[in-house]
Amino acid sequence: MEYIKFTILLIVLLFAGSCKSRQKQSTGLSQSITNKTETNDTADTILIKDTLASDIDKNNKEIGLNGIKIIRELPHDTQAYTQGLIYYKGMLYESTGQYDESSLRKIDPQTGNVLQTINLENKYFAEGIAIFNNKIYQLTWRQGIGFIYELSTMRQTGTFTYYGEGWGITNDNKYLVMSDGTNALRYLDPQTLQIVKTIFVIDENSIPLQYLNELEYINGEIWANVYTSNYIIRINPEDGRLVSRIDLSFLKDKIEITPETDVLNGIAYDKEHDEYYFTGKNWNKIFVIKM
Ligand SMILES: [Ca+2]
Repeated sequence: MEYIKFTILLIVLLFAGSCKSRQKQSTGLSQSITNKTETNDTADTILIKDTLASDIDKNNKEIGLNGIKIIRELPHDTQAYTQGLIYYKGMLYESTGQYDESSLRKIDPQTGNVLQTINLENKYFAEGIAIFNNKIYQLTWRQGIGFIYELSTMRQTGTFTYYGEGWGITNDNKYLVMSDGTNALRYLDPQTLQIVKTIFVIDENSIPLQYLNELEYINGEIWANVYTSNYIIRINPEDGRLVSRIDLSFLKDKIEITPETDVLNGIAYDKEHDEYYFTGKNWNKIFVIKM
């Protein structure tokens, strides 16, 4: 009898434990998603910085980032909640988010002047952009719809759909690669826009790296902003493993901080000149960097 009681008690305890951990995970995710529309730096940022500070220092040294050099600063619209940034054939393209404020922009990379703006309907919250085959692909956050534009005119020519959320998007010269706020990166066939494979990004301890946001394919690696943080991670697309972290929090010390200033987001790469463009949500500057 005692044995049966003990077994029942054990089952109850195990069940309660499993419910609690599931609840904790789901609370964490919804909190993060809620934060997405908030504009202040969160406690999460500080937590991540503290936890990883030593790793970031080590990584930055390993990849020679002591030699990081800001070569130019461009003005950036502080109303631009940056969700996507690309350098393509001498032009910068930016996607900005928030309901009622989402847009697609073409920017002069020498002056920071916005040359062309396409405003989205108020109901859409724009996310990342990728350029492939003379088309611009733009994601939306929770609307499950992507927009396709003709690159030369920025005229919208089509749409596509996907399940779940859209965060960042890039291409690896063969497929479009999109993030959705988890550690998954989905590869889409650019013709059919169907998923061909998914990789899952993990750190050096095989722990999933969540909140992957704006993306950029750079020299065989995928670089990703990590939402709520001011660092970038380099990912090996072969196995989803973390290559290194790049701490760019020092850039935030060089901008004007207002109540709207949010985290680092936006990676563009000019392969020809080996220059990187970095900015953040509602930052007043875009930094052009050599490293
Ligand atoms: Ca990008």
